[in-house]
Amino acid sequence: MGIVFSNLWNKLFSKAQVKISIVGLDNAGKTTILYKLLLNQVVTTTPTIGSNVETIEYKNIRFLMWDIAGQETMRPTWKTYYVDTKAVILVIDSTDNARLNVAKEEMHRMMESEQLKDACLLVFANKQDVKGAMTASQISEALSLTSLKDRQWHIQACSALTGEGLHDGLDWLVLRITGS
Ligand code: G3D
Repeated sequence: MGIVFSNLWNKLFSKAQVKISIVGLDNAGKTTILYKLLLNQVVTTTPTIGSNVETIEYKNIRFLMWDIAGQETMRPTWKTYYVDTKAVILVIDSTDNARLNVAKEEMHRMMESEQLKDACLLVFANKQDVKGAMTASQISEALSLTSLKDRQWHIQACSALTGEGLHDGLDWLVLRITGS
């Protein structure tokens, strides 16, 4: 698994810098996923205070991470971050039925942005290790992913805690970005 993963990673790294936006509601698991992917370790996360967008540079990939239902007044400034984004990773907390509609609205609003018209969308249906979590197909339906027009998208069930599904999702992303 490690070798396969590093081969995929190298494919991305050998190219010019790629910008990926990781978005989702607070508590969805964005930070945990990012660190699990980059460092292959689970970290203890703390909510980000004072900053709406966190940037992590790793080799030739720039990850921009933010809560899509962040402060409303800050929303107009997000557009400036979309420029040159090759892919959007939307992280969904599969146990959070109550806020799935909020995530849906914010995701559709975001994907309508002109700057993101060519970006592909990977949805991580996270926290699958939790009993009673919604399935990827239930989430796909609730988010109306099929209504996204002219968009390459994929939904992947995963658990940031165990790491299951993360590499499969990344696999799809690499294929979309590098075309190989
Ligand atoms: P965020 O960056 O989207 O705000 P975090 O979310 O990565 O900070 O994660 C929020 C909480 O969800 C954390 O728990 C984290 O450990 C937990 N979490 C993230 N992914 C998973 C998962 O796949 N399964 C389970 N069971 N929990 C997950 P705490 O308790 O630290 O708030």
